[in-house]
Amino acid sequence: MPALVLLGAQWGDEGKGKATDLLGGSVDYVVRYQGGNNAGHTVVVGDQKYALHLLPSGILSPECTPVIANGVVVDPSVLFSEIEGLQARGIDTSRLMISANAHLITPYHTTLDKVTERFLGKRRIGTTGRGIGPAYADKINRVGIRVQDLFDPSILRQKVESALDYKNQVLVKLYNRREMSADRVIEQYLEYAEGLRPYVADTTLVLNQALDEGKVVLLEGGQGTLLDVDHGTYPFVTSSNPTAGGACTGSGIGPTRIDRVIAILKAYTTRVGAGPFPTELFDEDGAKLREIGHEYGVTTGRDRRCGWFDAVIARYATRVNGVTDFFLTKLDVLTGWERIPVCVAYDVDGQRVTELPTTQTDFHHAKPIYETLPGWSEDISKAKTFEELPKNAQAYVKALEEMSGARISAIGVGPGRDETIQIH
Ligand code: 2SA
Ligand code: GDP
Ligand code: MG
Repeated sequence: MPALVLLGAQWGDEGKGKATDLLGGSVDYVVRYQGGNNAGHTVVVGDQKYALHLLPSGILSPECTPVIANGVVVDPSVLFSEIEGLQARGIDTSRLMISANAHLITPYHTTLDKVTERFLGKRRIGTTGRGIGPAYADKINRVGIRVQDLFDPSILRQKVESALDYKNQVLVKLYNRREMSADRVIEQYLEYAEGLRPYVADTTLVLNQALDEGKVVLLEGGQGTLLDVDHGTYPFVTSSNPTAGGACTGSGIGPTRIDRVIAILKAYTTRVGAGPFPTELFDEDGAKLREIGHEYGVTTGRDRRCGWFDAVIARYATRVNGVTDFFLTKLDVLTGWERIPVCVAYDVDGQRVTELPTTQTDFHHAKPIYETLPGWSEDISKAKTFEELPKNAQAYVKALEEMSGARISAIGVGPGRDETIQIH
């Protein structure tokens, strides 16, 4: 098997961290290709729980090499504290590789992220406040700072000064803030350079050579399909491409080398931050899903908005990612509902639509059309095979598979590594 992509089918937090960790033992490299420490991946190994933000989930598998590729934005202070936190728990982090071309998040990015959100007020995106958007904006504006710039102090100075020139005007004139000092940023980032040096590599070369040698490379997405800056619910999205195409640009691996796209699909839907969400529940069912599913942000601690499964979105994810198979997660959370509604289409201003509306306005107007499936009450967390699931749980999985347009090859029945049913 050459390269495979593992990504979120919905609005993130589908359980990608657990799925990546599960595959970690059978792959040689786990690669983050976009996003940064806005991500929050929870991995439960035995009685140990790990919350990863920037590091690839493969860091927990001793046999595999974790890679932060060119498409990621790296906040060095977060990187070091995450590395130290894992080392303190006995995890070997020495195999980590970081692309020399990855962009850096600096304090002016985090400041701008936060003040812009405050400025937007009711119109805010609900970002994680980690500087992700401003760092990607600088990348696209060609005023970003890359990891390699840390090793050339005069280049670093030129770049930080020119990046801050305009931003300081915005901070002072528009946001009524103090100027930020280029000297302070440069001093701090030159200190980071030596700490980063051992990890820095030409990761595109390393990964392509590994593929030439028959090694297996897993490309791990952060966030999810509907948060993609091109294919998501723009402008309520993150500033990168979590979809499968992003895995190529974000790592330098060509599409012909990818033969499998696994999308992680939650058995219901959640979203954190602002933006449209047709199946969102504001009633007791929503609160119950949040409580049973522990739906709170891993990075910010925010309550996640919760709702029923949306097949329109799942089909869309299949299409824009070329999904080969789904891992269905958190089926156990639905245990105990007598009947479970599933959104099969939308009513948009009186019209029944079965595909994701193209315009933002239509999506904001979309009301879910539900089919209701019978629930189950038996505990499914110990099930090891599909046949061990109650008949109604089997039927729920089969219905979701049919509606979503790709096979379901694994089912999560609990947060632990071993609480997974492998079907194919
Ligand atoms: P940003 O910070 O610029 O990427 O925010 C833009 C939008 O993207 C959403 N976003 C996320 N949605 C779900 N999970 C994410 N990671 C954390 C987690 C979130 C947390 O695993 O729980 O702790 O709050 C994530 N990261 C970004 C964000 O909510 C905005 O809607
Ligand atoms: P990610 O961002 O996609 O990696 O997902 P998060 O870690 O943010 O959120 C998923 C949460 O669901 C984590 O707390 C996981 O431990 C948990 N989880 C993953 N799979 C399952 C499952 O099948 N059942 C249950 N109950 N929890 C799960
Ligand atoms: Mg998450």
